[in-house]
Amino acid sequence: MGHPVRRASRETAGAELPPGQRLQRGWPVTHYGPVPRFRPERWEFRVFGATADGGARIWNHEQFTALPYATVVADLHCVTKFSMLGAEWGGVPARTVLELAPPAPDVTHVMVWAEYGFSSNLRLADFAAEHTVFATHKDGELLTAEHGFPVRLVVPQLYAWKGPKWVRGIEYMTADRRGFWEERGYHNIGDPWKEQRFSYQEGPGDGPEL
Ligand SMILES: Nc1nc2c(c(=O)[nH]1)N[C@H]1C(S)=C(S)[C@@H](COP(=O)(O)O)O[C@H]1N2
Ligand SMILES: [Mo]
Repeated sequence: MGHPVRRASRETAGAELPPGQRLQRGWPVTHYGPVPRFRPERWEFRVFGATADGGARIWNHEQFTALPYATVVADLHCVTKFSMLGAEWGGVPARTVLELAPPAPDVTHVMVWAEYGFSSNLRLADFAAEHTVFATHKDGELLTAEHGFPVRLVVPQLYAWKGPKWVRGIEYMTADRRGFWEERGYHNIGDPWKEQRFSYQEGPGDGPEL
């Protein structure tokens, strides 16, 4: 600890690791529960909740993977204090989803839903950030099952639990609601640079009542 680590993210190059984090070599697999089996014929990505036109938007796997593709170099900070640096994620930018299936004007938050009911809530601004991406690839190759195939969200500026693996859709919300870990003691916002790890650290306005 203590020495500056050069981060590969373009937006933060030259910065140190977030406070309290240590560098992890390699790329371990971290999640709660089993790895889901991918069934292409049943898979769909659903945009629902407070959409602009009131209806849900559904893409099957073929349609989703045909959406415009972009890459992002990003670090991953696990709240359990290890960080992996400089992976190149490729996939569909969250901004593209916002453009193709827009939210109603009063939407403030997005719930990202994954297999087995895993979820994470994001402020619309974090979801709409330039580097937030629904990744299908890592370092030029299709994601492996353990790392979230076929689609995982990457939100580089937040702790990694804010990026569900095995995403199945998003829900536009007009008020904030806690996701899976946010209900279980983790911080509602989760900014690693502010070390927002746990819900007891939340200040007024950081999240809904627990
Ligand atoms: N669906 C799902 N996504 C998840 C999790 C989970 O438990 N379930 N854990 C998160 C946490 S805490 C971390 S650190 C990262 C780990 O991603 P990796 O296994 O690709 O390193 O996945 C995140 N996405
Ligand atoms: Mo994590």
